[in-house]
Amino acid sequence: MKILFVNPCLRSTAPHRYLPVGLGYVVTAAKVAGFKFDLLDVDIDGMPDQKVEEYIVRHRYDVILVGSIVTHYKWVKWFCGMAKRYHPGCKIVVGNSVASSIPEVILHHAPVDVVVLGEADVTVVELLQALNDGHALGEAYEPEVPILHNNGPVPATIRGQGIEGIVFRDEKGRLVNNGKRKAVKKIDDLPFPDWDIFDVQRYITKCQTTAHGTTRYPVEQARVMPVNTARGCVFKCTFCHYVFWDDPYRHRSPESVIAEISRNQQKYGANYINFWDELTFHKVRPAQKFIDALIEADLGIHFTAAIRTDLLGCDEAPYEERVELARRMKQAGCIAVGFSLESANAEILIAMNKLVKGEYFGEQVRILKEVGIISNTSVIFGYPQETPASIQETIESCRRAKIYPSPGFLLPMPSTGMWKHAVDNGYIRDVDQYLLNITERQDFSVNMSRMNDAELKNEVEKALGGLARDLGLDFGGSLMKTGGENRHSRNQEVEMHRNTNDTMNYANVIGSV
Ligand code: B12
Ligand code: SF4
Repeated sequence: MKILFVNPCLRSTAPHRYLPVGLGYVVTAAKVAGFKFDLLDVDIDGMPDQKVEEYIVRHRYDVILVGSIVTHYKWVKWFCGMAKRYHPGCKIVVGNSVASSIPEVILHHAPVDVVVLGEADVTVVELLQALNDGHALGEAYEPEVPILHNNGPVPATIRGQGIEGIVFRDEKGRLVNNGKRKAVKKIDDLPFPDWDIFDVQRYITKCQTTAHGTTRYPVEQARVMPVNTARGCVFKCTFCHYVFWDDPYRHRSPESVIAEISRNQQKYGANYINFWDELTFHKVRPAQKFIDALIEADLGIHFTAAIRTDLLGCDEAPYEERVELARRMKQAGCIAVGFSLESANAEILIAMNKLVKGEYFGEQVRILKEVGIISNTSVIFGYPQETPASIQETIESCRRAKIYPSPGFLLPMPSTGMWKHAVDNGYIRDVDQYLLNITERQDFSVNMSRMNDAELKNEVEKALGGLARDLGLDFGGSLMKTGGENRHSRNQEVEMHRNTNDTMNYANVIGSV
């Protein structure tokens, strides 16, 4: 059986590239299980669509597997249609949230044969085994039981049983949903992503400019690699969705994470690690334990991580304990942390189900500044409760903290509370068309606030413009897609070797998250 995995490209014009962690896990699982396959890495050189098509025309595969996030629906739909046109007999498998959060939609609108739901490490191996052996993927319950969904007027999938974690098209053309697979309990047991499958050295070279700044070595020597330390998140914000949404929050042990970092150091020369998690440190005590182990291991690395404003900003843990954690994070090599203010308005924070208070933000920024860690934060404008006053309130909070945030507009994504609100209230009528149009949260998509489009955009621009002026920043007229971590963190007075580029700066059009 000839297998192809495809690594799509989210930002073809960006100068830098990140190793794809999710796909990394999936191809590693396939390799460990003994499957041979090709990898079409569209991302590393930003391969144009025409070249992708030429590759598909020239090669014949029995199975093609591709995965991406839901904002990449347009490309994935094009790719699947194109591949099927040239190779009608080839099975097309799609994973990650572009499939997982909208199985009915992608199966209805694209010639996809199998959708992998959620965590794919185990499912992909079972699926490839069944396809290889010519076994059935499952069967539909009789009589048919439709599975309810919030994805607009497309036919529902029907309940089935067989390989867990897939929805597939059966011989009668029905969309059979075998249901979600239970999450892997101990993620320590998963093999480390095998980066030899990718052109790892070129990824490391292309990621160098994303290092925030360093104190342990000149920033030009940064060798950046990703490590996933946790899967999922304990919270349920109404604008957010990721594939582990229905799974429990799971942490790897410090030993396992340290072993992977050491492997990356020894094998690939890594010295700067991005913890690509939804939530790296959830509570003070477990974070302390992890950081202590990192200090003990004395790896000489730098790292970035994802936290929430309640980690250091909430007085549930004593102030001294939180400052001590921040200090030790710095000692362990932490350069920057990403966390979101999202909004400073109490009513909007409730609508977001953020479960934090606006004041945590200021406290956390103060503590991080005190110890010399950079704060990267993002804000969302355009919740139904948004008013000119609430926009100002959010900006005022940033002004006090002397931080220019990564701004974005509310982008309703499938499987979120705000998606349901948008579909139920007619803001999104044609789901396929909406998904074909969306790009990033820095672009305006759908306005669900009480202001009209022009008013919302003007108020946001006015507020951001004032903030940039007060902080002495010049983004060349582009206040949403600003880019440049150096400029964002200019007021943070952290002493380190500076890079001229950015990382984890959510607002960068050519950049990162
Ligand atoms: C790293 C990252 C990025 C990197 C991607 C770099 C890279 N090459 O990986 C960058 C910085 C480019 C990025 C950008 C954006 N990102 Co981002 N990003 C992340 C982050 C922090 C980590 C991803 C990760 O490594 N996860 C860990 C792995 C293990 O999980 P996974 O990727 O989901 O993989 C599993 C499954 O999905 C599945 N799977 C994955 N790939 C494949 C492939 C196949 C074939 C199959 C079968 C299965 C499969 O199996 C994997 C293992 O179980 C996540 C948060 C998160 N932790 O997921 C957000 C996240 C993926 N990003 C998100 C978003 C919204 C964006 C942006 C659109 C933000 C924006 N500006 O608007 C941009 C995209 C810009 C664009 N042009 O479209 C959302 C996606 C939401 C959604 N429902 O789709 C997430 C989930 C964050 C969130 N909660 O909102 N991002
Ligand atoms: S926005 Fe952050 S805190 Fe909220 S659910 Fe998503 S990952 Fe968790």
